[in-house]
Amino acid sequence: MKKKISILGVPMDLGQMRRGVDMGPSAIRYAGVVERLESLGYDIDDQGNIEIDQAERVHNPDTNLRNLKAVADGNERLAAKIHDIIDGDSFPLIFGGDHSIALGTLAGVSKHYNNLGVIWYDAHGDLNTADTSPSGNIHGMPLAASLGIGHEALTNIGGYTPKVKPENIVIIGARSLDEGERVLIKEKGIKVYTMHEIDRLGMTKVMEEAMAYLKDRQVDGVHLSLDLDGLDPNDAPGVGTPVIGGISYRESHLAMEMLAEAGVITSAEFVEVNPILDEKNKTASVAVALMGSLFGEKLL
Ligand code: NNH
Ligand code: MN
Ligand code: MN
Ligand code: MN
Repeated sequence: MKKKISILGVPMDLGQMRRGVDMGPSAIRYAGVVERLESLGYDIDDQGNIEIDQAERVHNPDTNLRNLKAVADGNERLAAKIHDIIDGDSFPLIFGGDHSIALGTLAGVSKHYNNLGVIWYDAHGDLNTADTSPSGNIHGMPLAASLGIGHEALTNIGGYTPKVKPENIVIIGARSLDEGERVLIKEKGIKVYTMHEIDRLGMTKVMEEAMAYLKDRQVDGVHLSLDLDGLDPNDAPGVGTPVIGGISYRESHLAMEMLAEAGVITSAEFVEVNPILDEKNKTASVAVALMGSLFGEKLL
């Protein structure tokens, strides 16, 4: 991994309906992320936050693409910033904000790779479109849009589409998939490790297989998109859409440690941290601890 890490916060709460996730970047910084990564020998360049419209000023609550324009505009700004980070030979580390920010992250990152791989660590598939979404919330759509499926304002962030091939995606931790998402997963042959496979194989095997799979695809970079709701709500309670029966804190550390050992991750985002719903900043602290492992922290 590169020795320089550039941090961007994205105070985005327009991709879903619960307030507070816009404070995620502050909560993660407050939990000590800069010191933690500096102690591992990295040079940290915290570039602050992307400007996102304030929820009270955006008024289109009743569509099946809630807050479409404001979400798209914020993601365009994010994508542009990410270009500069990668051009400056730094590792982009993005803090959400709701998961709709993956639209901008992938738009910025994917331009720099010929064959990007994506690890989507999440209780959900985020493979909805306006037609299949049960909620109209764009945070349930970014992976579909990155495949080029959905409204043009979302698929075309950064001025191109698609960002990723279906066969270059591995979803880990899924346990709440909507009907349209299941159809899409089968139709596109997307690799998914649900909680069933994690229970059955164990996290070691899941990560070994996931990394071998992406290597077989000959990816030239791997983006980690980690939704904190992939973890069990007992370990990460501060999320807007918790789903019981998730990945444990220890299993998540193991996953991050294995990614660190393999040295495969080239960009990462940690999303859906909502300090208003949290217990004493626990979820932000978990996010920071997982970043420690992802960047090579060892217990001994
Ligand atoms: N699948 C649901 C939807 O589309 C929930 C998505 N919520 C998430 N995704 N947190 O990660 O609305
Ligand atoms: Mn560029
Ligand atoms: Mn998600
Ligand atoms: Mn989720």
